[in-house]
Amino acid sequence: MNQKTCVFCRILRREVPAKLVYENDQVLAFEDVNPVAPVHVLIIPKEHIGSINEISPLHDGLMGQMVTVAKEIARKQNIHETGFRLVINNGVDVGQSVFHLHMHVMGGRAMAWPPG
Ligand code: DGP
Repeated sequence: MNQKTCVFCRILRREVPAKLVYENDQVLAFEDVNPVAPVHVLIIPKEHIGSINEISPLHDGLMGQMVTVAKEIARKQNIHETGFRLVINNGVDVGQSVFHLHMHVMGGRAMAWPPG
């Protein structure tokens, strides 16, 4: 997967439409096209990073910011008190289907644990 064909890079370039939720100089957040919860937002870095396997300590600030942005999105969507789940799938075994790092922010309904 290169940046030309990566669907999330295409969303970043506004070549593929998405319902944008938040943007700053490092990250973009938008609604998941196949929501599995009443609130289901994806937060992606603007840098094309394939997965958690590719991050280094240089990305510590970015990863922290993704969590901070997730918290703010949860607050704005009013799921911060009822509960929300942050998920980063890493690899095919756990269901990663888009190889541009992304954090799922999901909430608005009860969820089981452990995940399937
Ligand atoms: P994962 O399985 O963790 O790789 O999650 C990928 C998510 O990305 C999946 O929930 C569906 C979402 N997705 C895939 N393509 C698009 C798209 O073109 N637009 C939007 N908004 N979401 C997408």
